[in-house]
Parts: sequence; C-alpha cells; structure tokens
Amino acid sequence: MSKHFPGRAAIRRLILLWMAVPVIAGCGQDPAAIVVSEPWLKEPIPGRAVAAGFFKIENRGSGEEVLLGLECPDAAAVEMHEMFHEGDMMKMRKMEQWAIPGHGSLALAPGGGHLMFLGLRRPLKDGDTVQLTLHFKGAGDRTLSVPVKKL
Ligand SMILES: [Cu+2]
Repeated sequence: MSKHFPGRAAIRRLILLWMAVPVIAGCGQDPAAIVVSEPWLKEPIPGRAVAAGFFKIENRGSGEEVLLGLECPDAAAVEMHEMFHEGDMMKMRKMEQWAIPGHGSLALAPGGGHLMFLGLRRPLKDGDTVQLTLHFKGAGDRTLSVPVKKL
C-alpha cells in the first residue's frame, strides 16, 4: 500500500498560489490607483515670481504611494510645503517627499499643505494654464493641466 496521495502536492501548490495572489496585488502599484484631481494655481501677486498651487491625490490602491517631486516648465522649481505650528505661529516647511497611505489621500488647500512654484518664468493670470508633472515612486509620472485662478 502506498502512502503517496497523488493529488496532494497539486492541491498544496494551488493553496500556496491562492495565498500568494493578495500579496502580489498588494506590492504592485497600479498607476490607475492614483487619482489626481482639482489642480489649481493661485494667481500670483503682480510682480512676484512665486505662486501657491493645490490639488487632491487619492490613493485607491492598498500600498503606500510616494510623491517624490514635481516639475513645471513655467517655474524654476516646484516645492512641497507642509504647515506646522510653532507656538502661536503657523510656519511652513519644505517636504522632500509626500507619502500617501493605501486607501488614503492627500488634500492640499489654502491654509494647509501646498505647492510652491518658485522662479516663475512668465506672468500668470486668472484663466492661464500651466503644465505640471508629478513624479510618483510607484505610479510613475503624471502630467496635468493646471488652471490659474484668482481668489
Ligand atoms: Cu509655502
């Protein structure tokens, strides 16, 4: 009598495969999981070469995504700024990167986190549009048309 059950190894392989699928799905970043919406740039004060920008990023995936940096052909640099309290003062600091947790979001808004467009290369007015490219660690690059708005 044999102690060998022919189907067992195959069943074990199937079980292992079944368990591995969610793990694989959790590691790979699907670019479609990152949704960037409502981008806009606040019209700069006339004569000033800096402007603040905002958007929302939704991470519909289960893994963390990281915004590594941004580029705009109309600005020398685009920085990520976070607001924080220091005593009674609200201050801002430059972020090297911005993490967006799985099933989380990052919402930039006046008075809170924002983008800082530095060294603007042309005067920007309400109704203008600039191109903005976001560099994501997992999802790659995303280029948006960003309208300039006067508040
Ligand atoms: Cu700032």
